[in-house]
Amino acid sequence: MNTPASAHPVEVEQTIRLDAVIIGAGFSGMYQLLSLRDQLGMQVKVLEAGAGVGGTWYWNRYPGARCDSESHSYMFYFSKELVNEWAWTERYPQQPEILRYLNHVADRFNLRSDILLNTRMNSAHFDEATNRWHVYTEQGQHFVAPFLITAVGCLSSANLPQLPGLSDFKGQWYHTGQWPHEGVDFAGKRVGVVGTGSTGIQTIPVVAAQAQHLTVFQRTANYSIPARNALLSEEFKRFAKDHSEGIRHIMNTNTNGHSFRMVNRSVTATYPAEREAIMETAWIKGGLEFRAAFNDTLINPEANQLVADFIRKKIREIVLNPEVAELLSDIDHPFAAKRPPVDSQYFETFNRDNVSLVNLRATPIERITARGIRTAQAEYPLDILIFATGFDAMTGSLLKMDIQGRDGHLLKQVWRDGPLNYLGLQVPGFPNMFTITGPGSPSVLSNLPPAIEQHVNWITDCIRMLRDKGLQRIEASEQASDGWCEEVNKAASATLLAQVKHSWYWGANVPGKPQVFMPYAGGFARYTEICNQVVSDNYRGFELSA
Ligand code: NA7
Repeated sequence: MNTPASAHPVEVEQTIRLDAVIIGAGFSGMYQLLSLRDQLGMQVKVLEAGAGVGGTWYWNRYPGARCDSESHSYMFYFSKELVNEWAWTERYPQQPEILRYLNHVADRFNLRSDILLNTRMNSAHFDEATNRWHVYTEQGQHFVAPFLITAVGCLSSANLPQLPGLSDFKGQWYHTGQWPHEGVDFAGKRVGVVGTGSTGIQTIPVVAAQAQHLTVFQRTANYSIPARNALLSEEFKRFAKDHSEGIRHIMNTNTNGHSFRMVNRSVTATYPAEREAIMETAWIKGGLEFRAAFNDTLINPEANQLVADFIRKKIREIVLNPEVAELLSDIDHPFAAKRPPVDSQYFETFNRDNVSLVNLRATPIERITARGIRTAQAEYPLDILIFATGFDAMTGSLLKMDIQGRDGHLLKQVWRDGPLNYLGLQVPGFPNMFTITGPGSPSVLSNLPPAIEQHVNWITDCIRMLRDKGLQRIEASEQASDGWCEEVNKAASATLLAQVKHSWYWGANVPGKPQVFMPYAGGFARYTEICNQVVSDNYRGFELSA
């Protein structure tokens, strides 16, 4: 048996007994709190390390931070009143607006009294004898509860590359995922951005417009589709509210959780002129919907090549300097096999006089110096250095904590070769612990709010079932978890996602991380069906006990 209380290094000042502990007060943690508290009448607390609610949207405040999902699909749909009373202003909401929305949710449903801010969970140990999780915080609290639910987000553990010399740098440096709340003034400054993923692509145009000079350090060129962001018309706002049920239905029955359907049309089966016209229309419309113009882009390499060539041609049309255009369009992976960004004036930014591009493939970073970045070829003097270098995605935040299941199983140990799990909801050896949008679920391959609603509803129904049947415990079996991990691999292998191993979907961006494809690529709708079927089969693959 574990010895939970003595296992914790911080002196315990207070023990609080609850029905469930939730970690994280973003979209998932808040909806899970609401569901368990108001539907099941449970005593629940959410532990949140930040000084405010919002999770990912509390931390990611970098200039240009915006959601790639369209605003009317990036919200909760569980409450019609909430849908009706909230009005987004733009096609893609900016971080401050999303944070306002999440604060509104916290107030609207009286969630704040059950959310403990500035409270970082240190460890959670399961005590088999009493069937309880013992959760300890850095602040010295000790919570005891039968259920532990992690709602820590998929992209919340910042990945800072281990570049030699960073401590020598005399300027200011920031990671986009831990941006200072007071903001950063770029006026008159020489700024460097390392990273051209979704985040770099969002922040580069905004920083370029303010800085004296911006140097972009690119390791891997990236596709990006214009977002065509704009203020929403009153007519559209009305439409989205009037059709909220229909929109919700599409999102919940869709491969990607978005509010648009993929067109049932093959790239290779269309004539060249027809194909060009379809892609042109999709390019003008912009956004993630570009990917939905055909159904085989991510399955058939030949189809993908045609779409990729169209985007490369667009980059070369937009970027006026042919050498820069060449570097930006020299992309080494199929379109959408790494997370495809959407942008506002990203490629256009390279036409500005105050922006330059450094190709790290040709001249890698050697070290950070007191003055800036030194590559194999030159030193680039900088006043401000921005790391848009992404996250230890999907598992990073969970593995930072000391989570110990039954029989002393450590999550770090169980996941040493990759995130073993069942349905992305549970890990064998960790009874009564649920992971919302964990590895093995559609998560980052889906629009997240509907994926979160589905997970939270599943978990809530599961806990209700346990209570109604007088059961105390649920745990994923090893056999079911092994089977599910195979299923996750199989789903990825049916797409081009499996071919591009230098992506964070595979954990490749974090040195030493096991190379395993983490999200479930079989589609959100299919995943929901599987979860429902598991329930109909009396929670197949889970061991239930009194
Ligand atoms: P990403 O997509 O992981 O992008 C990180 C970028 O940083 C990418 O261009 C990386 O190049 C680059 N990178 C990482 N480490 C280094 C080093 N050491 N040197 C140079 N360049 C480096 O993170 P984002 O924050 O942009 O996006 C994450 C998700 O957040 C996004 O998909 C949205 O869902 C929201 P690489 O490609 O590895 O060569």
